Amino acid sequence: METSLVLVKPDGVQRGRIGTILSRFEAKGLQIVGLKMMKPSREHLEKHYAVHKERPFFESLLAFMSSGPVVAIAVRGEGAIAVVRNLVGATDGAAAAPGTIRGDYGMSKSFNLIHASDGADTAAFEMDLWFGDDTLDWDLDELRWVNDPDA
Ligand code: 3AN
Repeated sequence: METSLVLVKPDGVQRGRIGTILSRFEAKGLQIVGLKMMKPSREHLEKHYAVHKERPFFESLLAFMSSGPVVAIAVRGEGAIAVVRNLVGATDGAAAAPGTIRGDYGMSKSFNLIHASDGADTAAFEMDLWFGDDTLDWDLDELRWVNDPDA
């Protein structure tokens, strides 16, 4: 089982897509094990986006991400990190494949609605940063109808 950190970014919150985005993960057969709304501090976002520190869009990215509430979602499932990235789609909403979240709802590289962990190490780091121990282990009954029984 993997757990991925998903953020509904300020544009997603302002555009009323919290429910839509949550339901895409639920409908896929992934489990929500953590959920919180917060207005992240600059310091928190500097840690989250540390790998992008040298990128030209770093300052505008931090300004955007701290401009309003975000919703952090801990999404768990078999191979969840790659499954979530596939559901999210390419960075540029205008080019992202139809059927993906960004492809269906986004038009831009900056306002692309959602963040998702891009690998196992990133997911571990981001889950610790946004949730710490604040997730819940619970049994999702429908999982026995979702995952391969012999896998
Ligand atoms: P992704 O979220 O698809 O993994 P990254 O990791 O390359 O994309 O970039 C992190 C975030 O930085 C993106 N989600 C987006 O908000 C922002 N970003 C990436 N590229 C650009 C760009 N060329 N112009 C403005 N913002 C960008």
